Amino acid sequence: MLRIHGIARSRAFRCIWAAEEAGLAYEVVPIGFGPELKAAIAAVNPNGKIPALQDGALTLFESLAINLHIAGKAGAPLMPKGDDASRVLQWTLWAATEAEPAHQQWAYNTYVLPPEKRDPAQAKAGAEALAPRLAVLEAHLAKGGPFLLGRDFTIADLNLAAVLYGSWLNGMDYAGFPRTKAWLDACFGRPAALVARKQREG
Ligand SMILES: N[C@@H](CCC(=O)N[C@@H](CS)C(=O)NCC(=O)O)C(=O)O
Repeated sequence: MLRIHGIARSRAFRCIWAAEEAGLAYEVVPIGFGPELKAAIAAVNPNGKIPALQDGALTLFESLAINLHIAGKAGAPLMPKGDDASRVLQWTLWAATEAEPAHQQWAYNTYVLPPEKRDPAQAKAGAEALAPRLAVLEAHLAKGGPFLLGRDFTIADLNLAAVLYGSWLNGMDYAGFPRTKAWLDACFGRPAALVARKQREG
């Protein structure tokens, strides 16, 4: 039984979605935001952040690494083999290092922070930093699809879509990136995504 520490209204959402896609049994250990977070998560994540995963003797932090582990347990097509496994790593690292920082800059200054703490200039800078990355994604999807590695949905799709989830849900303008928008719609419309989204969005 996987134990996912966190709540769906955090990056634990990604791991819940991954467990659903993998068809693995899991339980959510509900550690939410607030003063109790650091003490409650300390035993399983030295960073003091959610999520963390326990799978038997294994304890993991970093949401996208947790998802690679979950997908690895499920095997193909969620975690393919050979060169496609390397492509999964490529897109997952790209999600974390290229997409997420710009996305978070936009998100924090658009809907995450309380209104009085949002800086429109920072939101604009985040959107401008994300745009060339989305252009890379758009060009990639134009070469094939419907998913990042072709015909099958993999954990690469889940990890990148999950990083972009907040912008998809909260009104970022994807008009210039129609293939990306269609791909995000397809990812978030999957039955496993709908189960995870219900936990997050209510
Ligand atoms: N890179 C980490 C980021 C984890 C993270 O920042 N989690 C947030 C919730 S989504 C958190 O715990 N924030 C509380 C804090 O930083 O005190 C991951 O992907 O797991």
